Amino acid sequence: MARTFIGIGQCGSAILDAIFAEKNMFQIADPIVINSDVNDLKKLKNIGNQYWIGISRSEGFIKGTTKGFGEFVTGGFGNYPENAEEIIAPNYGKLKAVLKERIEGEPGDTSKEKHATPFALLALGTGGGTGSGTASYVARALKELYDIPVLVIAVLPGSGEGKEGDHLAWNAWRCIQGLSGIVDGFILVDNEKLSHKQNIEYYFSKYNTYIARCINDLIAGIVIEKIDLSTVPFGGEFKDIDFNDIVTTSSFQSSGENRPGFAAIGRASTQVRGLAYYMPVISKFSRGYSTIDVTELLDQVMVSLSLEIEGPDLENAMKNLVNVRVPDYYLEDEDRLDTKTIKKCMELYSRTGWRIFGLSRTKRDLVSITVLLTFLPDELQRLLELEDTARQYAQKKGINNYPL
Ligand SMILES: Nc1nc2c(ncn2[C@@H]2O[C@H](COP(=O)(O)OP(=O)(O)OP(=O)(O)O)[C@@H](O)[C@H]2O)c(=O)[nH]1
Ligand SMILES: [Mg+2]
Repeated sequence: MARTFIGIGQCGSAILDAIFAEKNMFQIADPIVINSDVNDLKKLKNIGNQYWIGISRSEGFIKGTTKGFGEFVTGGFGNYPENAEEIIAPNYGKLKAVLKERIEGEPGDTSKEKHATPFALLALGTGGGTGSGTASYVARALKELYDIPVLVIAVLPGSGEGKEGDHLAWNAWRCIQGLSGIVDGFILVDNEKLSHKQNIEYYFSKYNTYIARCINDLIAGIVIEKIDLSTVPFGGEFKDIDFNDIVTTSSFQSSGENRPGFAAIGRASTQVRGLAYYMPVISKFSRGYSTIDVTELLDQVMVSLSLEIEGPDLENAMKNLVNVRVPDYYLEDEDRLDTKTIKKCMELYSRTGWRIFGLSRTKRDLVSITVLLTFLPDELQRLLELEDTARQYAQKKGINNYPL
């Protein structure tokens, strides 16, 4: 059953486009992009207009295939989510109808199996107008329509984003607060990691690709390249990961209530067959595959996390999930990959004891490790800083109708 992946606003659409650059993602999920600016939509390389939903001042929500779409969907909301909400709130019924139609197919459309979606992933920049203002309505619509788990890839604005830095922080905090009561979990992606770069737009595309790889490795790894663990000699050490595991790792239950967790995601990979592969003498036993230094790989994951977390603070992580992808060679014999060390390292990052360790294959000559580390919000320095900046902004502007 196809899941639903939705990108909202410029940032969200660009991340979704990067995710669907891998064509096998279309087997796993249906993409939807929602935006108020046709120019952003036209930049997408992998997601055609049959997947677009436009936000229009005059029409509310319209499908990408509507005649004259480009004339209705212009302008964006210039970093003012409040302005986006003025259009979205009165058109909420229309939003639900358009989403339902995109997910289930139009009446009379036999190409799609009629079904509900079992899972939704949203992606958006929390600092802007469109994504930040629309996301909670979309999340609420999905919950009301299908009562499914919803995870959010939430991009945080970097503190160095021009004079407007504190305004974007306010947007971000407001958006996260709004979503917190609705969604199951957040995967935070911090643009602060790019704050020292000169040409930030250029790095966006690289960063989006990195996040997309993390998501692909996690999701394609568990759906398409799934392994029957009973055929692997040491398969008993691993869990057969499914979507539920990702959702449960990124959320908390306390006294019967679900509360979203705040996760960082990271990935590192290493090429496993270099030139040695072409030298028959060397490759006789190893078939050219090299030994993997898993400690080094895990160190790389931790410094490449989507949110910068100081070494000791990593140990505040409440839960974690790891997915290791390997070529078949490493599945044949326990000694070829030091999974025990990975397991041991991850014990450090799980205060609740919740750890999931999954294994999947890849046809590439690559070993990759993807990690999800989940925190409580008040244990993430970055969120505390964001809240602080947002509070100062609200005071400066005399905003007093929002709980901080
Ligand atoms: N990582 C990343 N961040 C982005 C990208 N595009 C924009 N951002 C960040 O997202 C925030 C702004 O959100 P956008 O997605 O541009 O805004 P929008 O949702 O289109 O809303 P408006 O244009 O204001 O209506 C800022 O913090 C940007 O730095 C991207 O492709 N990748
Ligand atoms: Mg925009």
